[in-house]
Amino acid sequence: MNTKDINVMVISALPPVMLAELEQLFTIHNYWLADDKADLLRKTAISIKGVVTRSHLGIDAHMINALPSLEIISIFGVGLDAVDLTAAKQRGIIVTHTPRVLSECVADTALALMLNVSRRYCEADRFSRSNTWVKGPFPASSRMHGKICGIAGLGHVGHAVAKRAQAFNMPIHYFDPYLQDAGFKRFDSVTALAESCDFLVLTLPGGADTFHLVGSEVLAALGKEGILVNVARGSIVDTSALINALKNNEILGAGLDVFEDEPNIPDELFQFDNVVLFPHLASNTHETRTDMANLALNNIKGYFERGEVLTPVK
Ligand code: 8YV
Repeated sequence: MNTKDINVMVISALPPVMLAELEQLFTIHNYWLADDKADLLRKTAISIKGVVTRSHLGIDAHMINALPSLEIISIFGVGLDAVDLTAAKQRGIIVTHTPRVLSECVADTALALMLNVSRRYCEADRFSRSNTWVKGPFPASSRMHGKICGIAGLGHVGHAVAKRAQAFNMPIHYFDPYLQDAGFKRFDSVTALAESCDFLVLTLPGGADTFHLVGSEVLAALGKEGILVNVARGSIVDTSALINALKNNEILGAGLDVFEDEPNIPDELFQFDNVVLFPHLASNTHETRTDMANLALNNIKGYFERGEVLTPVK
């Protein structure tokens, strides 16, 4: 079969190399770049058999239902919170994503945030650049080793965080509703986990089940010496509650790679020196983005060439 006869719609920005490969393989309709999106849909919707999108944009029920011939959605990314899986399932549409290939880089970022908040490295860099050292020494920080690392969500990323934290001699505590005995101390709720640990690292999936799971109660449980790290989804943390906790010194600090309304970061977070803010960069290394792109490509290619996908959403 000539895959060039297959119409595929790209509905979010993709790495240029990935887009070029898709264009070699299929007839691509780029909804993301189209000036008149409604017109593109009107002209092509009936013919679209595949969609390629990114995790954070996903695809909603409206778009799924606007494409009557859709057979496969290939996601560049692991998160499924922005994909209407129910609408896809109802139509028997296959959904694939890119798990595992990004876990190590996301875990690296979690550790970077833990270190940067506890040891105040970002603040120290600002201190050095502004020549403040001449006025006196940089204040002491909190060490990592020996502190308890609490991991909420012990999937691939959570395990990769645990492995790294153990190398820092940190005991591991966890909360995961689907994992009873992971060989670490388990807690039944995020609040109980927060109460027990020094670092609360969020590696849970986003979506309705985890929306605002971390609010004032969990932050109070984390306590004055506790640090919150979020490399999962912004929606898991109630940002207003976090800002209040920071204002009232209820926690020691926070490291955030993800936000509720990306790419917008609430101005109020900029005032805190004990907060480290990253622009959702966890998986963004050349190597990992190449692995993600190859997996997403091989999923859609494999489906149309052989009826096989590598990493379906079950
Ligand atoms: C990406 C992610 O930044 O895969 C995910 O779910 O959050 C990140 O790896 C991004 O979503 C890729 O579109």
